[in-house]
Amino acid sequence: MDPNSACDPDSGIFGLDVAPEDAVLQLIPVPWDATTSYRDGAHRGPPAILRASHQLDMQDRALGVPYIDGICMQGGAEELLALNHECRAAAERVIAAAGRPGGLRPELVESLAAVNRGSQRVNTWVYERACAALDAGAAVGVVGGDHASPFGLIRALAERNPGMGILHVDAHADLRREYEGFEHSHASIMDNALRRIDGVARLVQVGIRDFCEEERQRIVGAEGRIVTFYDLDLAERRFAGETWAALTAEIVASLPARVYVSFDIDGLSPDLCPGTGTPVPGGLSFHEATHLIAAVARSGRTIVGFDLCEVSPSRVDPEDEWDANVGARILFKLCGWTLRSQGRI
Ligand SMILES: [Mn+2]
Repeated sequence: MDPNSACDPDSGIFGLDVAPEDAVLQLIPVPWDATTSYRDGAHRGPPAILRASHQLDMQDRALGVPYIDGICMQGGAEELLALNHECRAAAERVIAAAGRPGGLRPELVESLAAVNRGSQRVNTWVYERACAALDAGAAVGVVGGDHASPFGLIRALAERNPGMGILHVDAHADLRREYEGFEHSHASIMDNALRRIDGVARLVQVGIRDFCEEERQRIVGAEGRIVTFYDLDLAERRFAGETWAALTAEIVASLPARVYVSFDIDGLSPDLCPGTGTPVPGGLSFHEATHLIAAVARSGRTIVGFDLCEVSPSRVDPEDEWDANVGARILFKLCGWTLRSQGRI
């Protein structure tokens, strides 16, 4: 690969051609968005990000050349697409009936069970791939998919790093219990991580601006296991003159020594992710977000792994690569700061 020229459209992530066994960082693509509640499309995220990543210039002002020892996106995710298609159709029937009085009709009970079985399969699929890559000595990230995608990776990393914290960038709190009946809804990922994975000691949330009463009470009742930096509070403190560097230092100080980064693209301002499933006004700028990721590594903490979720190409114009372009650039920063924090670059 020549880092100064355009790259082969058939090349791998960031224009690299690295076999998984030679890569220092493996990305697991998870084209899964069956439980999306508003509008789907995140299952198209991984191939769109792969394509958009080819046009990145590969020098990073802060990191130099973070790809140098090899980053690859695994193949084989096609096997999830058929399952996603099937489960999405079943989930749409359940979602259409959600909120109606009288509970689910018997045929929808089976549809719901089918979606929950599909979620289990995806979780196992991701977990097994993550364990294999970690045991081979690679760093690992998940590229979703909706925010249910990384559960298996969080489990694999928490087993190896008990006491780890999750830095969660998102517009949504994702603390609903079984949203719309789905055990592994995108809106429940952090509830599931805290409730089902013992090794997760703490959740630190940033950018949260869309949450329900159940979630607010969950945060208040968590006795410090959940620390939420609401988007409005962060914005008002900036208006009052506090710097993002100071706010970032406060966020990072609330994290333990080992940190998993879960990055929902809708944590950014929606002009950076107009195609995402549930966009919300407000949110972080690109530089605020990447400064935060960098600050975790610069503090001496270790980023043990990460996910990037909910990147969805435009429904209006399939040629529009803006969402994937932003996603690829966030992914590049996540890869680089993870490798730097682990002392691999
Ligand atoms: Mn989310």
